[in-house]
Amino acid sequence: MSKDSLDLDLIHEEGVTPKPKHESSMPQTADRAPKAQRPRGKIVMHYFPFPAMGEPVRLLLELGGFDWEDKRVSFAEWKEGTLKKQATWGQMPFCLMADGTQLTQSRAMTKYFAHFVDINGTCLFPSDPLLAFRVDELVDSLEDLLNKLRKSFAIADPKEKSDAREKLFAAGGECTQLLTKMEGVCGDRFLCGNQFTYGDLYFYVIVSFLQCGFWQDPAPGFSVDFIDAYPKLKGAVSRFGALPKVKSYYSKVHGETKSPFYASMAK
Ligand SMILES: N[C@@H](CCC(=O)N[C@@H](CS)C(=O)NCC(=O)O)C(=O)O
Repeated sequence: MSKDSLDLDLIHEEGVTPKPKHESSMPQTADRAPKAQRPRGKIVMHYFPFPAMGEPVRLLLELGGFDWEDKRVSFAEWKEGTLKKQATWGQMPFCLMADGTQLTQSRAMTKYFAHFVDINGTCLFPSDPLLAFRVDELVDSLEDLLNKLRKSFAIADPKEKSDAREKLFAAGGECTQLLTKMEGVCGDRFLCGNQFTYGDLYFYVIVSFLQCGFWQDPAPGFSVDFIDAYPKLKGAVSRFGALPKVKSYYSKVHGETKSPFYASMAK
């Protein structure tokens, strides 16, 4: 058996039958995370104590085995203003690096740290530019979906807020339309292509965030089971969430934070 075919075998998680090797989109070698440019020293990751825009970065820092501190900033601490002044764009998430520089912007950080994380021997940032582009398309579409939901923050009345969120996920609703298009291009086993990428991680985190109860407060709005209507997306998200390192991290986080927002991720 050649080294390449050994590497290919490594990218398939246990219990999943590899696709036949004649499939044209099958990568010929497994992508490997580069060691040389890996950031050194302690990274202090600043974000609110829930699994939203900063959570993909937290998970990458954990999976990448970085020396990192999970600085969970309360709303009271943020309101006090010192950190807001320190943050480059006045927002979180941001990472304070060991050399005193800052990394900001959730999706830029997700892509950067993905370069240094392997899952079963495959780097989460694919070397194929077209595959990386397809991942970005879906990640940006998920951001479009979040932006539609975020508009509901401006609605004060709880019933109106809930109705607006429900409408987005109802038949023909704007989020339903987006999810239906995403389902149409999602891969059979992974979000894109035939390997785990940062897209699988990103969708796992953000779909979990949509299901964690944050959006269902103070009134239900849309079902936490919305993803059941999209079997390919659900499959990709579940496959990533079932990785042993991901499961053990979230049972630890849920245990430490006692936050209901992490309960579904700890299952
Ligand atoms: N484009 C930024 C947006 C960051 C953002 O909206 N951060 C929010 C929390 S999710 C925030 O810091 N809100 C508090 C504030 O703006 O003062 C990113 O993706 O990182």
